[in-house]
Amino acid sequence: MKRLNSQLQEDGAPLELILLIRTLLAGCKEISFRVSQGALAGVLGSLLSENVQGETQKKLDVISNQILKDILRESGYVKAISSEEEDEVVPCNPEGKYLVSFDPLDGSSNTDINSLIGTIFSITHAPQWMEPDDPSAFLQPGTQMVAAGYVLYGPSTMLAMTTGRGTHMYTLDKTHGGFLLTEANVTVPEQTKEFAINASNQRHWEQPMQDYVTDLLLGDEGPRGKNFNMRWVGAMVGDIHRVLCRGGIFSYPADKRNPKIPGKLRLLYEANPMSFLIEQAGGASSTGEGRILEVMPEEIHQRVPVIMGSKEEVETCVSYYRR
Ligand code: P6P
Repeated sequence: MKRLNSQLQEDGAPLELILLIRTLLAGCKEISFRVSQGALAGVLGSLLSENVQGETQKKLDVISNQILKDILRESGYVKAISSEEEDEVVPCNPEGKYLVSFDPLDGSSNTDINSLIGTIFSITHAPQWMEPDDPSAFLQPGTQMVAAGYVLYGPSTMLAMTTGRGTHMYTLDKTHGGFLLTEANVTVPEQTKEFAINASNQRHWEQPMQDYVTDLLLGDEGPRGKNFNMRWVGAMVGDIHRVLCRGGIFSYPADKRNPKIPGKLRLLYEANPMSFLIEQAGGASSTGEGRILEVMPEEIHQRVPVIMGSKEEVETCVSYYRR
């Protein structure tokens, strides 16, 4: 099986980006080990602290964040980091060529029930003009990403990544610590019968999303004329992995309870990297109003409504917003 390096070289990734990705993945391998230790390593449970999102931090959130911060700062490749677990931008090497945004442990509420969690990352060029502590450098649309991916800590540790030449999946071979290519050029089926949404919030969604999901639930007795299945992992990384593997539509829509906060998911280190992966696999990704990758960020922890997955199904969902 092909090793990660070979695929990245084949896809034309520059050497320094390959070295940065390998460094980041070295941190993810350590997180994979810590996660697999679970209760044995005393890393489960919550801390008394909250992150900038106002979410109670899990011990593994903080541990994973520290692992990635340390390894990226020491690498020399990175000028600055933005993280879900960091209020502010973390300055690194003033000569670094890249910016890295990450959610160190997406879905961490699943840690205590031994369910799917993962690391999501996004890499862009660092503008030469920026100071290492300048958050404005991160305010680039997702179309500027040079690489994006996630590492899924599941029954096997898997990497899905793109550098703009297709989405490829790799599996960690723990006998030698290498990520081996297990699926090249992943393709999301354009149609689907499977949707992922936290349906307990339906009464709070914008009306177009309420109408769309109502029609899904009517199945072959409604306007869609076919029955649908529902899945919800509680970790975007797990739901998007399923969509990449077998199709589907995933959504976390805006919520009328928070009109000023459009949705729950963060643009820089959740919606953008996942959108890059999905689009490179032939899928689509929208806020309901437009392409997620074209959203111009206004602050590093900005949230966006998310609708992504099988191209035709996303287009059908978005059509409800135009009625
Ligand atoms: P809810 C995890 O906290 C996360 O940010 C995403 O990974 C996941 O899809 C979503 O929130 C789950 O949200 O409201 O269902 O707990």
